[in-house]
Amino acid sequence: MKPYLETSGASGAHTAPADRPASPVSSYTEWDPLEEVIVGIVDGASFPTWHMALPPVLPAGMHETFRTRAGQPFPAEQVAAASAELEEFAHILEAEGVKVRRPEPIPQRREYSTLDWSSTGMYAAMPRDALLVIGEDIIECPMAWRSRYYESLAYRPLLKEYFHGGAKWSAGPKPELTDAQFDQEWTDPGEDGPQRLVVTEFEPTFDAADFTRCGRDIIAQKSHVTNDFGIEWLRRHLGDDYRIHVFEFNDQHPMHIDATLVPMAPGKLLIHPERVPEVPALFKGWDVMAAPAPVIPDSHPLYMTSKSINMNILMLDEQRVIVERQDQPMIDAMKKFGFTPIPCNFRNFNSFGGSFHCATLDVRRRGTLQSYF
Ligand code: ABU
Repeated sequence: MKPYLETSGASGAHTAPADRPASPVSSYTEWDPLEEVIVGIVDGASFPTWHMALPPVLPAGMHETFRTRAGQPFPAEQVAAASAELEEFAHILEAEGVKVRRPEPIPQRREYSTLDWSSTGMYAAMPRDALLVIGEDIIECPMAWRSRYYESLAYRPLLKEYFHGGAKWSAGPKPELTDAQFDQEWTDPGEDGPQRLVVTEFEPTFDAADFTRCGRDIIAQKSHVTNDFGIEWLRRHLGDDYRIHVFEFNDQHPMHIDATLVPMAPGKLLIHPERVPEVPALFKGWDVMAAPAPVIPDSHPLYMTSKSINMNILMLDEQRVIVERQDQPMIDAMKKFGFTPIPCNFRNFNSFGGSFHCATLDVRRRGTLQSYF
């Protein structure tokens, strides 16, 4: 391997070699041809330590389950079923020519502490939340959940490898996550009240999944984990090459934009029909498709998401899209919208709070930085 740094002169000053390899991390959009992807794992997946940041986004019927099972593993048969689906997903991606990488399992039920609080972890199932790829930069996000404080450690072997290969590796300011970061007076405003978010502006926090990338333009939402301070931190970190547009949607439980507004290809946008009653003017001229109603039965356990997770698809390029195998309305809608759906079983994985977009991090897509608006 070539050294990524050279030391020169008596001063010991470091200079990068002129022949530094092309970065193994490079992704500007949600649709450029996918070359390498990280797919999450559910090994050790556990109910996190209970905290006031959870109820604003957990399904109402799950609060008691999370309270009483905090620190315990998710049911073994559900973990096994989700793990099998992740394997199927990885095989499908490889068959489509995509290099698949996996994180390393880390202990999830070992308690850890900061100066102010202690918690157990949750999982490394959703790389989309913990890591944000913008161009050649892979950013560890300052996540707002105490149970996700160390989540990015599962990806550290990959991050080091990508850095040695020439990528830029960054991290947001490590948050303190003291009580000051959470609105201690928070109550659910109900479906019709004004949006009330549980995170305060004490310090910057964000999850990567509150951002969706369209080249120079990045669409964002504030949520129960992403605040203005976090968005501003990212804006300054990225600099003048990018424009971050922040929209508020019709959603009292926002946490991640990728089941609300999904740019699929240049000029093609998938929206959640209730959460996006009016398409932002930025997308003027784009073809807009409203996601079909989900078909997940009420009897299927969804611990951490609404059924809207059915629109959490993954684009392999401007044509091919991974969709849930049992979601025939979505498969039909994708064909009608001009895409080539590739079905994959994922309903058991959905139980853990995500689908194909959440479960992946597109490390490298073939493409360059462009404007699409
Ligand atoms: N990343 C999961 C989003 C789920 C939802 O918005 O319902």
